Amino acid sequence: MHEITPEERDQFERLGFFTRLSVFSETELAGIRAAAENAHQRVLDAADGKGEPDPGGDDVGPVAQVDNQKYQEILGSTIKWEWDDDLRAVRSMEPVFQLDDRLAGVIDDPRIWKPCAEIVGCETLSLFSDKLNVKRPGGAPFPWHQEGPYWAYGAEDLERVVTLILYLDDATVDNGCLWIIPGTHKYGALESLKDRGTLGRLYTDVDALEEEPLALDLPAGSVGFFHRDIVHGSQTNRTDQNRRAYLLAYQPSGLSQWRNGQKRDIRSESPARG
Ligand SMILES: O=C(O)CCC(=O)C(=O)O
Repeated sequence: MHEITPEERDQFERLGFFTRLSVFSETELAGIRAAAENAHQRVLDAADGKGEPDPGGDDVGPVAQVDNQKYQEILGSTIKWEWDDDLRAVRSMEPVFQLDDRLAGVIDDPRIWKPCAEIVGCETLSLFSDKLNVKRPGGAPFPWHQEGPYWAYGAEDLERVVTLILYLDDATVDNGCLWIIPGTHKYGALESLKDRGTLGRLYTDVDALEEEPLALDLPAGSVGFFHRDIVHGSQTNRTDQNRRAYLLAYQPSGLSQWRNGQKRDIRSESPARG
């Protein structure tokens, strides 16, 4: 039942993505959203010196500024703070499942990982990365980029990393849904932006591309499966509602995760808890 159809495989090969609508029910989503908010609150509390201290004692690192963006290591997660300090919100946290077991349940959910295993051509997989994007009202855009070049330094088998987005809220053009440029996975690593500071190296120069961008405006619980080299990005959340998403990437089993180097094979076929 989780098999990818010939049409999905064909679309993945031609265009670098396919989507499945409303994979998770509203009840399941309520649990995943609660997990996301719990993880977010734990990070804020730790940053403010509240909450349970990490027995290792290294739960809150210093803030590092790169261009206009602020990063911080908190509770084993790399935190990107929102560009606008007044929002006092986390933009993304990666990895994040260590902060709430309900997120680990999503990682092990066969509706999520089995299609990826088929794309990769493996019976089973390990986690490459998990990231929560907490796009609050006013949350900043993600400039056009590809994951492949970003992951190139640190992946043990980059060619077999496959990635996906699970929307936790309805995603619309107004609240900053993901945009992709179908077909661009075929180009491999594209030129990055020049004269855009240190982070410009991570952003793709799309000026020469002829392909048209496509907005992935999908209901909450939908999943988009992507080739690592598809060009994608998103715009500011211009609404007063959250646009949260959980992004996962998998690789063949037995390999180390991105960032923390730990191994985390898929554990079960149990569905996400509601
Ligand atoms: O969540 C978004 O709006 C953009 C996600 C993305 O492209 C990323 O995190 O790499």
